[in-house]
Amino acid sequence: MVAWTVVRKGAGPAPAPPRVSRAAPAHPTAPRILPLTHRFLLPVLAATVLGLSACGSDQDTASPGAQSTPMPSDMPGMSTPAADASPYDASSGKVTIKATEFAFGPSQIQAKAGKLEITMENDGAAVHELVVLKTDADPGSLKVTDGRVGEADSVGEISETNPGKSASHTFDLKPGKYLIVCNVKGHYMQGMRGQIVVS
Ligand SMILES: [Cu+2]
Repeated sequence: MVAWTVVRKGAGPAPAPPRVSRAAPAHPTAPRILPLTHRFLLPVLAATVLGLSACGSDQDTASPGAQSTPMPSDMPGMSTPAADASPYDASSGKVTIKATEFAFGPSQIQAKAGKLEITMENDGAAVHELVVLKTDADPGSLKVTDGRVGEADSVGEISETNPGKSASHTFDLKPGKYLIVCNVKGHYMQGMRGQIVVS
C-alpha cells in the first residue's frame, strides 16, 4: 500500500483515464450470462475491486491514506518526548544530568540501591549545582527561604560548577525517594529540580 501510494503519487493523474476505459469493456461481456442481481452487482464489485486495488479512482480516500503514511514515522518522534517523561533508567549505576536554565535533564531517574555516579554537565550559561536530598516530598513542594531550599536532608552534592564544565560525585543510595535540586539562589523555584526513585 505504501509503495503503491508512492508510485501512484509519482504517476499521478496519467493512469486514471485509462483505468476507466479498462473497466468499461468488462460490463457488456460479463453481465449477459448472469442473473439480474448479479448483472447489477458485478460491475459494482468490479468497480470496488478496481477502486481498492488501484486506489487512483478513489483519490479522495486514497489521499488521506497517502498523507497518513508519513504519520507512523512521525509517531516515534512524538513518542520521544513521552519517553523523556518516563524515568531515565540508571540501573547501570551511572547517569549524566545536564543542567541548563532552569532544568535538569533527565529530571526523573530510576536507580538501583547502592552506588550511583552522577555526572552533572553544565550546559547552561550560569553556575549550577546538584544537591541530592533524601525525602519523599514532591519535587516542587519544598519550602523555599530566600531563594533556597533547606539542605538538612542532603546526602551529598555536586557543588557549584561553571558553564561548560562537568563534575561527578558518587552517591550511596538506599531504596526510597530522593530529590535533586540546584540550590543556587532562585534556581529551584525556576525548575531546577527532579527526583530519583531507588529500588
Ligand atoms: Cu542552577
